[in-house]
Order: sequence, then structure tokens, then C-alpha cells
Amino acid sequence: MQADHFSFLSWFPGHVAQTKKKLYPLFQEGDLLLEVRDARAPLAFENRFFERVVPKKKRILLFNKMQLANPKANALWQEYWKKEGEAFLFTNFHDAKEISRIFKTVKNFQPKTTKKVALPTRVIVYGLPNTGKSTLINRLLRKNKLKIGPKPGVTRHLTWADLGEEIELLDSPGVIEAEIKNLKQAAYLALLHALEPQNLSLDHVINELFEAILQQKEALPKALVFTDKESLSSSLWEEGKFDLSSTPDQQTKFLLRTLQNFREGKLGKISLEFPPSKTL
Ligand SMILES: Nc1nc2c(ncn2[C@@H]2O[C@H](COP(=O)(O)OP(=O)(O)OP(=O)(O)O)[C@@H](O)[C@H]2O)c(=O)[nH]1
Ligand SMILES: [Mg+2]
Repeated sequence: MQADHFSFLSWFPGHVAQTKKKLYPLFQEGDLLLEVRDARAPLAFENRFFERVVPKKKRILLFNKMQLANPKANALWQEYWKKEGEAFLFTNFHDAKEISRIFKTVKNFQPKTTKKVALPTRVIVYGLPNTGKSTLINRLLRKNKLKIGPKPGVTRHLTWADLGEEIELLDSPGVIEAEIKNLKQAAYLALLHALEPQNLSLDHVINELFEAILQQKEALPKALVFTDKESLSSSLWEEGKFDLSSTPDQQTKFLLRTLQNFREGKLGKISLEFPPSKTL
């Protein structure tokens, strides 16, 4: 694999191409577009297709899973998106208060109509895989209509849901580019499980995680002492009580466990990206 090129076409599911085709006219016809991204890597979750075809005037960016991200990074990102003039919210779909805040935002967006028969407001929920799109709709509906799961590609079809109060929501399968040329971005998407790291070396993925952790040492438990990637790795290695024989098998187990612990928030509140030219 070349250092600057990463293709995961072998993973790229056929339904993504179909979803893009179907979403295109809906972006034009829909009243409100909710783009869900992961708060821990707001730029890596940007998608060229969406950037090209989404009418920005009716888009709200939802940076989700904010409770797993570094609060300092969240604050810096809020400043950044304000300056960019974007409509956005930092969200946690597992928190009922957040869901009612999103509901209010959608309601406020609904045009006041004097017509006797109002057409329902159509809200399109879209974004990369595993960001929480179906979870958001289930929470707004207060029932588990849609299948959800901690991996990419759970939703396979476009599904409309009637929220009542003249609001209809569309759930869509996560859309990801067939080819990601930037290896760092690919690693971030693998870390946050928007893609399966099949063609990507696990060493590279964890290396990017460690780079990010070194910029926010205070996010990790105090008991972990480290100054660089090597000492961070051996601290985690010891903490996980891995067999110190360090066979290739143990090494892979260690990398997979570290990946899993990060995804579940067990390593601390860690963000992968910070606004350009900002550090913590
Ligand atoms: N910690 C945390 N987990 C969340 C949040 N929102 C969703 N999740 C979890 O993220 C995982 C993915 O959620 P889904 O709703 O299936 O994501 P999706 O965007 O519909 O994914 P695809 O259908 O694969 O594109 C599930 O395990 C959810 O429980 C959140 O705000 N915080
Ligand atoms: Mg889904």
C-alpha cells in the first residue's frame, strides 16, 4: 500500500451508491437537512458528495457523541463553526434533554402556515456510517422503529418515519466515499468505526490514536504515566495485563483491545481532531 493512498473499495457496499442517487433529489426537496457527524473528528466526517450537493441554507450540522469527546476540543470547535457561519449543535443522542432540544430546533424551523392543509415538514437525516442517525430518529419517535448497532452499515434502506405534528423524518444509510486518499482521515474513520479497517494496518490506526492522545495527556486516567508513544503503549500494555512475551498474536490482541476501549470511551474523553492551527 502506498503511503498516501488508501482504497477500501472491497468494503464499499453497493447500497451506498444507490443511497447517493436517491438522496440527491431529496436534498433539493427536503425542508430541513440534519447532517450527523462524530464530534471527535468533525472534519474527517465531512463528505465530498454532501459538500457538493447539499444546499447549505437548510442544513444543520449535528456533532454527535459529544460526551465521548474532549470538552476542551468541543469548546474550540464551537468557536470554529460559529466563525464559519454554520448552523450546528453538539449533541448526545442518549440524553433526553438533548433530544427535546433537537425537537424544538426542528419545530422552530417549521414554516408557520395559514393554509388549511399544511404539507408536512420533511427532515432528511444523513451522514457517514455509525454516527447515530437511526438512534436520533428512534429517540425522537420514542420507539425503536429502526435497527441500530455499534458498527457501520446497519441501515440499508431509506425509511420515512412520521413524527406527528406535521413532521416527517427520513433515515438513510451512512454514505462514505469509495476511496479515501488521506491515510490520517481513513485512520480516524476506522477509529470511530465509520468504516471497517480491513485494508488498513491496525498499527497505523492505533499510531494515529496515540498521536492524538499525546496532545491531550490530561484526558487519560492519572495512573497512566507516559511521555511518548512508546511509554504510552507500555503503560496500556501493562494496564491491560497483556502477556509480556509480546508475540505477534499478543500484539494484535493489544491493538484490538485498545481500539475497542477507545471506541467505548474507556480510555477517557479523547478527540482526534482540533480546529486548524489550534492546540489544547
Ligand atoms: N455514546 C454514544 N453513542 C451513541 C450516540 N448516538 C448513537 N450512539 C451509538 O452509536 C451506534 C451507531 O448508532 P446508529 O444509530 O446505528 O448509527 P447510524 O448513523 O444509523 O449508522 P448506519 O445506519 O450504519 O449508517 C449505536 O451503538 C448507538 O447506540 C451518542 O450520542 N452517544
Ligand atoms: Mg442507521
